[in-house]
Amino acid sequence: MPEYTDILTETHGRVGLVRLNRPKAMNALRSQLLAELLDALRAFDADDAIGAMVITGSERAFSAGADIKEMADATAVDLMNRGLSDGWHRISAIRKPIIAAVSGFALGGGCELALLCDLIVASETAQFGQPEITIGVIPGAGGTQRLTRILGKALAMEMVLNNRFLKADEALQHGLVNRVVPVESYLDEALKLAGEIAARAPVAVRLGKEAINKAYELSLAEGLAAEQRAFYLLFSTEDQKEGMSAFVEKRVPVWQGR
Ligand code: DAK
Repeated sequence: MPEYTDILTETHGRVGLVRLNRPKAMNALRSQLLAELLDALRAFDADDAIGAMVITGSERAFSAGADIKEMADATAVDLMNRGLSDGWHRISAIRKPIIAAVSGFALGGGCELALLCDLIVASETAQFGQPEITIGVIPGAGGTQRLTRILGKALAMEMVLNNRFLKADEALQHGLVNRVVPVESYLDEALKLAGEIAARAPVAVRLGKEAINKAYELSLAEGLAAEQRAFYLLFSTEDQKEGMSAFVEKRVPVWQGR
């Protein structure tokens, strides 16, 4: 991995970990940080030794969102020319599962980054919010769409129009996060979950993620057709033969990732 200034990367077995590392700025997502994050995720995505990734921040803040200081003087054309959305699209195109390990503030783009991930493990101190309205704008990296699909219109409206924060237990109750654990263990829990997924049949994991994400984009009929094609495709993998033989032979399967 190259030298990064705004993130730290580590590997834990088959899990690639990215730590957002601008603690003094609450991990605000300046363009340098986003570029490094994307670079690290893509490197892990391309690495056969990695099966899943975790993104985390600090105990106090997963991320307080886009860097307001960097963005404040921009014009609409500046933002378009900077290709602000491209990096976010590329993160959503990562093929391996990404788990957000969230503690403290996940606000604005920080909340949207967590929503781009496939699973969220939250500490008891996690708070999710879209405070853009307080600085005269609205979410721009998917918040209005993803929150509404997950939480429903009523709560999404309160969050986006009136800066309503969701605490960890509410986020769990509404299906925004997978689990809530004590602050001492949220990262370990996320790494454990990522490690378990990373030990599963890689091609099936990839296609499973892809198929679930299609549910947010396609009609039911199109989504079911996509799922069927993915299911049939898996019968061309060695891992399908291995998985089913291992079951019949009462042994643990050994995955090849092909
Ligand atoms: N940007 C820049 N600096 C930030 C920041 C941010 N978002 N959040 C915090 N900081 C900085 C503070 O300025 C302060 O720096 P110094 O003054 O010490 O130099 C330091 O972090 C500590 O923050 P506080 O002193 O404010 O700490 P508190 O504990 O009192 O409060 C807080 C923590 C997180 C509640 C508060 O800092 C806060 O409200 N932060 C702003 C949250 C916010 O409004 N977030 C939304 C930003 S807009 C898009 C993609 C993404 C986006 C839009 C479009 N496209 C693809 C089109 C995203 C937009 C956003 O996220």
